[in-house]
Amino acid sequence: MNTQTLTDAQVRRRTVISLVLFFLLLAGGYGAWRMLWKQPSSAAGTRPAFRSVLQANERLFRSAFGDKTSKEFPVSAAVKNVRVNGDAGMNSPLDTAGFQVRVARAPGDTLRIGMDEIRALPKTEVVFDFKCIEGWSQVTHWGGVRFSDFVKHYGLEGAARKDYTGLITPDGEYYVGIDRAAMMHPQTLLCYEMNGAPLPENQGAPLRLIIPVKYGIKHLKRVGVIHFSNTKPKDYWAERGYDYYAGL
Ligand SMILES: Nc1nc2c(c(=O)[nH]1)N[C@H]1C(S)=C(S)[C@@H](COP(=O)(O)O)O[C@H]1N2
Ligand SMILES: [Mo]
Repeated sequence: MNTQTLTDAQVRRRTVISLVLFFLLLAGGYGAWRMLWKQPSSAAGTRPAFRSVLQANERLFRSAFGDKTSKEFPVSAAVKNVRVNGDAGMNSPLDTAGFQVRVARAPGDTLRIGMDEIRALPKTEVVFDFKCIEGWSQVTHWGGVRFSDFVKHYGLEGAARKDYTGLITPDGEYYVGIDRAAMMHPQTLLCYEMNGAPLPENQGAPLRLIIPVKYGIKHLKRVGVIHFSNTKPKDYWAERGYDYYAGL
């Protein structure tokens, strides 16, 4: 084998080149760090370079999961013993007879709708795999009015053109924000039946959201208020660190 020996001059040259490269890299790293540091922070304390990555991620999540259709199953595949999970916003006595859902069409303009009216609207059923973020899932069967049909019936198209819909329990204890694509999705229901029978109280009677394109956290039980906005409505689980969109 032919081992190459370096002259002293060659060794010196290579050492100098290495040192120069090392300092250039160091200076480059320092410059990048300074640039990030000097950018103004957003209200939430995120620097623009990082924030743009977060926003790109959000856009990706929204477009990838916001309007995908959930696989549907035959009614016979639905479980009979449906799991009950989560009761935030459901601990005050329920006024079944006097119940009205309040729809904030515009500031100072709130529509109040009783359950008889909602039951008279066209009914849609969906059987899908309900997925909780905690790791369980089950095929369940629901019936109610498509949110998009509800919007059409009450002439809410203008309000529903906003980017988000917010839903809140009557006591204000549980609340979700939903992007428009998911809210207007044909599988999204304001639901009053489970397994062909009236919705049980612990499952959200008299009216709950069923939104198969999202994880369980978004399926708000006991809808008290519906409102629309171009900024993200407050969201119970997003406030506790979960992804705002929680899409599937
Ligand atoms: N009002 C209200 N709705 C809620 C919750 C809650 O705590 N309060 N929990 C959510 C979660 S985490 C899940 S998984 C589903 C569970 O619905 P279920 O009890 O019908 O199975 O409801 C969602 N809707
Ligand atoms: Mo959940």
